[in-house]
Amino acid sequence: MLIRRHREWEIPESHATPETIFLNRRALIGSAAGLAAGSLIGGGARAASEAALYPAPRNDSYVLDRPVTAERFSGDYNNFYEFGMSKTVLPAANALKTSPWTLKIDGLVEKPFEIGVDDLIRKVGLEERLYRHRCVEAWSMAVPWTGFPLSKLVALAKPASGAKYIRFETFMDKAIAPGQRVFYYPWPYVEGLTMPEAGNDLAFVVTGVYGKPLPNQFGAPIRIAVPWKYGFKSAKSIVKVSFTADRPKTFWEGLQSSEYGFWANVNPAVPHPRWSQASERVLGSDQRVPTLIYNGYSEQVAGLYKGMEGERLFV
Ligand SMILES: Nc1nc2c(c(=O)[nH]1)N[C@H]1C(S)=C(S)[C@@H](COP(=O)(O)O)O[C@H]1N2
Ligand SMILES: [Mo]
Repeated sequence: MLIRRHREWEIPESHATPETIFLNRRALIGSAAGLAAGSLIGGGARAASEAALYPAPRNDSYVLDRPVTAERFSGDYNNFYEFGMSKTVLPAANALKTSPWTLKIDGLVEKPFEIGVDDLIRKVGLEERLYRHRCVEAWSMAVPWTGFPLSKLVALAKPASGAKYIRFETFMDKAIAPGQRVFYYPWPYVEGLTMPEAGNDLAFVVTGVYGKPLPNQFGAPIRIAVPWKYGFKSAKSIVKVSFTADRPKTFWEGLQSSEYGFWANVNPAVPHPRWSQASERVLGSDQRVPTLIYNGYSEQVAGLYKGMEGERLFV
């Protein structure tokens, strides 16, 4: 029994080690019991009016150097630790009720406010972009995200001049998210960007994928996509966006800052302490392709880091 459980956790990832491997094995086995209780019901239900906004027009300035990954691969191999440490987070993730969903905007802004995701979408509009995604575990995919530039959300928030960072916080609900009952994780999931990063054209707020609202395992109903950084920067199922003077302490820094830092820009020349980042396995194929600096987006983002060579930009 325990052995079988353990095998479920051992992800068939021969080239990279899952982010959790340094965690104590017994604790992982223990948490499997909670996951098994994950419910099939709930989630997914969305207003028909929202679904009518999809598919959104594609913004053709974002092109790929590879085919789009089929949803049967990208939708069945996810990192969403709230719902377990395996790549199979369905059906557990469907326990999350994603509509209605309120986003809080607070911190150093003109006036804190709350806005429903449906209202937000109506206000800012939607577009589709083809983006690469590179997980720190050395797998990758290419997906058609639907959403809007993060800069539009920043404009709506009216940050004060003292705001230097933007902080994203994922929902917290132990009753439905078995992973959040695992005490040694620094829940809730938090991520952050500098204001210049948040203002870069590539920084994207995502509400849909494959021409429809986000399925739960992708981080419904609202997540971010920061394609030049390792995937863990792209927080899912966000409930709060805060503007801060100080650099937010992220979930992964709280867990293992030597391996998962604040910057986490993709760089094939800087290995993870436990594996190479030189190449990546493309989901849905056995092919490994070379990893590109800034995940292929250096033209758009390298300028953000001029003069910052003293920072750990690639961890
Ligand atoms: N809240 C939350 N956001 C998260 C994660 C997570 O576990 N919880 N995993 C991150 C990691 S490591 C990756 S690679 C991507 C995976 O996104 P995908 O499952 O849609 O491919 O989500 C990121 N965002
Ligand atoms: Mo990841």
